[in-house]
Amino acid sequence: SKQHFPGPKPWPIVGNIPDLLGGPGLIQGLIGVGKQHGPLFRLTLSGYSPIFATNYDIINLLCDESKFEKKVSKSLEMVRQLTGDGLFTAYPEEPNWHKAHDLLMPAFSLGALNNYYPAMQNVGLQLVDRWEKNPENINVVDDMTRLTLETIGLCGFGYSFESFEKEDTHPFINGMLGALSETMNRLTRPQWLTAIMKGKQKEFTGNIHYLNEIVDNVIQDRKKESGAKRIDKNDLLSLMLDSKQLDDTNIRNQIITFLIAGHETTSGLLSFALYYLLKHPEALRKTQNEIDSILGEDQTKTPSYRELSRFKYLRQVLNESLRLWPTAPVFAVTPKEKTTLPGGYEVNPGEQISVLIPLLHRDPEVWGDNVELFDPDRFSLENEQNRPENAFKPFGNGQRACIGRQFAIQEATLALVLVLHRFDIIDHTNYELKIKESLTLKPDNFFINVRKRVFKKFTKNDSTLTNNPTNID
Ligand code: FDE
Repeated sequence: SKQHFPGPKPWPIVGNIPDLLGGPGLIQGLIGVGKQHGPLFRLTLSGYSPIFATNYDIINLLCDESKFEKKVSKSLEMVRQLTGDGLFTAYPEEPNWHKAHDLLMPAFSLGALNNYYPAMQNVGLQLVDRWEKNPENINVVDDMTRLTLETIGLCGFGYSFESFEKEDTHPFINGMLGALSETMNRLTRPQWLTAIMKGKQKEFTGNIHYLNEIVDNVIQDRKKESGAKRIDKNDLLSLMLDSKQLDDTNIRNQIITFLIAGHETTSGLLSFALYYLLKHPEALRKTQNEIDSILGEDQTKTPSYRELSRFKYLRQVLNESLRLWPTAPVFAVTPKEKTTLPGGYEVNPGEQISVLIPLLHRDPEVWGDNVELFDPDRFSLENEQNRPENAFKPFGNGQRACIGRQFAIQEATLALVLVLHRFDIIDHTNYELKIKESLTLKPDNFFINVRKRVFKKFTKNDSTLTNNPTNID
């Protein structure tokens, strides 16, 4: 028989909103409620009542694409005001999703990423340059955001936000963050209240107009460039324009999508990884040894595109960071037909079931008893082979999974290689992890010092060392 979903009792009018607010953020509120009411529960929020799933057994079922498909969740519905039918926020049945997916998928493949590598290297070097000049009290999240924003801007559409030249945040970014935070506020603010907040409304539409205007200018400028020069650009924008498959509004939606999806998530990943390395000297030592063994002691060396795949332990560190704090912490699905979930709970097409990825990644059935422990060995080849399918989902699921996955991993690998080859990292504030939420998760108020590493045995004309870097211990 049909069961009522478990969950905390809703309050009159405000439903379960008080159960989520008042803490450090919506996601952390959900994690708290999930630990208490999981593995499956329902909340009553502002005008809708989503279902949440927290454990492996259920989420594994939800990942079956023959039965479930992506749901544009209430929060993505809000983001749609900025990104329309761009890849992230397109409805499954929207024709532009298929068109854009088929067109852009190859551009994000491992082979094609080679094209972007020079730009990525260039941006990575700007980061280490900045840290070399200012080694003290580095605002990690801020600087990682400079890096990821610059990278997606240049690789995506040949645009520099001058993040490393200017201290102030670019007005485009302020507009984007302002609009995004208003979309998030609207999730928990009663609709009648939003309706009377005319100032907020004006600011919101103002921000969106401004974003559209800047991006439209970039598109128009590129269109004016002649064929050869345009092909020379070799970025996502040229690809989209030259294919003639997507109209200008959709191209604008894709560009804003890539900016939103590509910069906060990856900068969060980089920041969490640095945080965990800072707190786990053994993992840091292993990471640095690996880097030294591949690059040798010449700190001016940057890894070649082909070398990137050799940083296996660093890759494990990135995965383990994404396990504990998947920076895009939720994805949502809906059943294609009326379905009964384990426990006899019935769900209908269109209903939102949100996967709480941080809890999936803490399910002891899959990850053992010590789920809070940072342990990159969980991602050793052997352990990876023994792990069941769909237990690790930081990039979402199936055909709607992250298109930028390789791009992000490549970018993060390169940045950490450059940083850790050159610097030791110092925990001068004795930092305690606190998480800041926007659309994504990031360490809050996280500062480090760096100190230039000195290779004791290295002399410039000792060529045997650099030719044979594996001999360095
Ligand atoms: C997507 C994505 C996802 C899914 C979501 C849903 O389902 O809703 C996820 C989970 C993600 N993604 C995650 C991530 C993380 C990181 C680090 C990243 N991510 C990164 C990046 C970069 C870039 C450029 C990107 N990314 C992008 C993207 C896109 C476009 C999408 C959509 C897809 C489709 O088709 O749908 C995504 N991404 Fe990410």
